[in-house]
Amino acid sequence: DASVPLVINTWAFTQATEKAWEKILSEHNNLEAIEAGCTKCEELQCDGTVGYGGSPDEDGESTLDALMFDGKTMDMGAVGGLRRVKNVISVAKHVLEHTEHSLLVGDLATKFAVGMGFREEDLSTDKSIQMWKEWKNNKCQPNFWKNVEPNPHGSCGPYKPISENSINFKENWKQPKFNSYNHDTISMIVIDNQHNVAAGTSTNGAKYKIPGRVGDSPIPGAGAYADNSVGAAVATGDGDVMMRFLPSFLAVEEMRRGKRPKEAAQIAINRIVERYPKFFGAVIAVNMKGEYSAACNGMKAFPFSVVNNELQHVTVQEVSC
Ligand code: SD4
Repeated sequence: DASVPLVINTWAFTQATEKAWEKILSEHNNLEAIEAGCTKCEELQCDGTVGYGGSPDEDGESTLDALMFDGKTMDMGAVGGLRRVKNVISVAKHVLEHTEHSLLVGDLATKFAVGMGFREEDLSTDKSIQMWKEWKNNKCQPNFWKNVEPNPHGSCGPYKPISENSINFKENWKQPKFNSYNHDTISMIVIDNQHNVAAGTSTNGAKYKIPGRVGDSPIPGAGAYADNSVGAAVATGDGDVMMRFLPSFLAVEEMRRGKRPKEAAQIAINRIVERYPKFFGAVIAVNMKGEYSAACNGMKAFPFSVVNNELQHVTVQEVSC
């Protein structure tokens, strides 16, 4: 077959694609391949938005989200808001392989990880602390609050719900929450020789998020979805908005109804754009023939990294939005 095995992932994270490709060729197991690829990005701290030391929250802590979804068994494992453990895609894989649950969150996900043998360590780096300090010193522009009162003792919270005669201070903050510099979840799809498909994601979420925030990436159907009878889809972008529309699920369902990957991804993006015209994000869709494409919004073009049996070498391709 010309098109499989296949590895495709968001953005030009070619080293992750390469790692997953090596793994699928040597071990023929797509969950292992996704783990290897996403782990590579976690180690490289791909663009500062995957892995430790990126996207500090309002308290300066980096927390991680990841998902692994197996289209062969429809089994999944995910973690949201994981604290103090670097290997988030591997923790998600452990949830898949060693529990009947689908999603573990926060400190108790950390407890699970430590029980499974993962090391607990600080996820901050000099760089993430510096970033956070600069943000603090720059009046802590609150990216993610709305309808709250400014704190009378400075603008760094805690905030209270807005009262009748106070101003809605969200209007004062025009900084885009997500843009091409704050965008880089790795979301990956792998199809193996046996035509099994799986998908996964790994991210540190959003800069200066409110502590406790979990994005779309660990949510099945939002960050990723896979079904051996159809194909798979993965997403990246403004997760707070995207998760409301389950774009990965929608793209897969559109392919189930006969759409090609391009059209399926576009329908998923359009569904969001109808309500949030300026939203930033992209969806990749792949069918079981190994045909792939993507659609995007809020940027000029969306690059993705892909390799299959025909290409042999990892290539960066892009779609314009
Ligand atoms: C999130 N979807 O946590 C992730 C971030 C991302 O491109 O993908 N940005 O919202």
